[in-house]
This record gives sequence, structure tokens and C-alpha cells, in this order.
Amino acid sequence: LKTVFSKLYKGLTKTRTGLVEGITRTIGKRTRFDQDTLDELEELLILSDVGVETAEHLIEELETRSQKKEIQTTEDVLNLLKSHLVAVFDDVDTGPSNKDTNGTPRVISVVGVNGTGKTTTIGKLAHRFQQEGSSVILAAADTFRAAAIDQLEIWASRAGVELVRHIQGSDPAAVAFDALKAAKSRSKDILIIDTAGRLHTKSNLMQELTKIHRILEREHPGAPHEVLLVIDATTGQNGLIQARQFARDAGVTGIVLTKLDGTAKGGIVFSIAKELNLPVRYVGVGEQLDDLQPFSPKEFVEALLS
Ligand SMILES: Nc1nc2c(ncn2[C@@H]2O[C@H](COP(=O)(O)OP(=O)(O)OP(=O)(O)O)[C@@H](O)[C@H]2O)c(=O)[nH]1
Ligand SMILES: [Mg+2]
Repeated sequence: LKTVFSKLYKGLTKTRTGLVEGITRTIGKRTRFDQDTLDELEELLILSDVGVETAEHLIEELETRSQKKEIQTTEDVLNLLKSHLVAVFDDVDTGPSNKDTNGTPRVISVVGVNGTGKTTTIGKLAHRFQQEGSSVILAAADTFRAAAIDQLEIWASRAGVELVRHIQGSDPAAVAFDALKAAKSRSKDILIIDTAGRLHTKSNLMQELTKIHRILEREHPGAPHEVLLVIDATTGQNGLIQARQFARDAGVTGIVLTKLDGTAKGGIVFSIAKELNLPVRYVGVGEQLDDLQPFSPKEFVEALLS
């Protein structure tokens, strides 16, 4: 548990430094929260990408509670932030649980704009599931580039799992079909499907994803059991715009937020959950096999503000 926590803690260093040091500096020795202090705190929150609405709400609460002298120190402020940020997730749909899988394999489709970290995340997920005792097989359904297939193959061997691949340019749905067949005949617990991430503005990407999902459902009712949308945290509000279309058109059931280690705007996780009303399943905090953590609002907020 300690290493799990410290990976997340380390990954969130940039965001935490910006927020905690900023708040500490702003409040300093002041015990009264005048308008300037509140404005500065609001700006810090907005800069961390928690979202304007959340930031405004927090500041209002801070103002009321400080007038009643309930909040006086930096620590009081951090505690208020913690409880509010954890509560952002109270209203978010938690989605289907693992228990809802109707027979094996459990099928996970991974979608998102190119470069967000889909293939890397699949490697990490495969590793994690294997470690947890599940057998895993991967489908290289991003047939757009030969390099994409090879890249997934490298991750498959790192994680020690099998891979189903066709040649570049072949039909992604056919790869998914074959991989499902292989998963069934080899009694795999989990099938993870890598998909292409060409620009969302090309409408055929959504059609392609729909086709893959339709064939999976036809061959294995209930599949895909999870459609994970991978979002690159460093793209900030832009990532949110892309995410909306995928969420609407690709049947997304959960979010993976990657590259949290590379940004000071890790607060984006709160904006995403709120805006998309989708559960955040995992967060990526580096490029290694074990740099993927299941998302827990409480742990995340602790790592962010402690
Ligand atoms: N620092 C950091 N880098 C990451 C993380 N996840 C992915 N990356 C890097 O992001 C880059 C893109 O990752 P890919 O997994 O290839 O992304 P993709 O979505 O599969 O991209 P396409 O196949 O082109 O659509 C790679 O250099 C990864 O190492 C993360 O959590 N942290
Ligand atoms: Mg890829």
C-alpha cells in the first residue's frame, strides 16, 4: 500500500507543489481572508484545472466559514479543499462493476485520441490483471499503422500476455472478432482491445469503434463490458472537449487519465468527472509497467493536498 501511495504521490508532485505551496504562500500568516486572499486562492484553483464552477464554490464556502472563524489556518483551508474535492465524486455515476460481467472473457475496449496513452495503458492494465491472477489476451485492433501493432506487441511481452494481430491495414473489427474467439478457446479471463486514435473530427473513427463494439456484442452478449476512454491530462480543457465526443458516440463507460506526472494541472480529474459524469477508473503516473493506479477519490485527494 505504501508503494502504491508513493507512486501516486510522486506522480502528482507538480500539481501538488503548485497548489499546496501556492496556498501556503497566499495565506502566509494571515488569519483573515480578505478579498485579495480569496481571489488569489481562486486563481490557484483555476490554474490547477479543477474547473471554474468547483473553484467558485470552494471560495464561497471558504468565505462563509472563515467569517464564522471556522477556518483560520492553511491546514484548515487544505482540509476544506480535501473534503470538497472528494465530494465532487459523490454525484458521479460509478458505472457497472466487475461483477456485472456475464461469463468470460470480460472485454475491455480502449479508445481515445491518438497519443493519449492507450497502448501504454493497455500494457499496464495487462500487467496489473495478470498480477491479480487473471489471464489476459490483447487485440491489436489499431491497424492504422504497423508501428502501432509492434508497439502493442512489445507491451504484451513486457506484461507476459498473448496478443492477436493481423497485418497493417486490415479490418479492426476482424481483429477484435478473432481475438474474442482466441480468448474463448484459450479460456482467457480478460480481453483488452487496442483501437486507433486518429482525429475525432474524422467521423469514420466513431463508425469504426461502433462496428468493433457491435461485432463484440453480437459474438459475446454484454461485450464490451467496459469502454475505457483514455485522456491525456497534459492537454487540459482541450482533452475535455475531445472526451465529450467519445463519451457521446463511443459508448464510454469509464475514464483513464494519463500523464498526471507530466502536468501541474492534475485538477483536471475533477473537471472531467463532473463534466462527463463518468467514473475515473485509473490514473497513469509514468511510463513504467506499474505506473497505473486504480482511482480512488480519497487517495487521490490525499496525494494531491498532503
Ligand atoms: N509521463 C507519462 N507518459 C505516458 C503516460 N502514459 C503514456 N505515456 C506516453 O505517451 C506517449 C503516447 O502513448 P501511447 O500509448 O503510444 O498512446 P496511444 O494513445 O496508443 O497513441 P496512438 O496509438 O498514436 O493513438 C508515449 O510516449 C507514452 O510513453 C503516463 O502516464 N505518464
Ligand atoms: Mg496506440
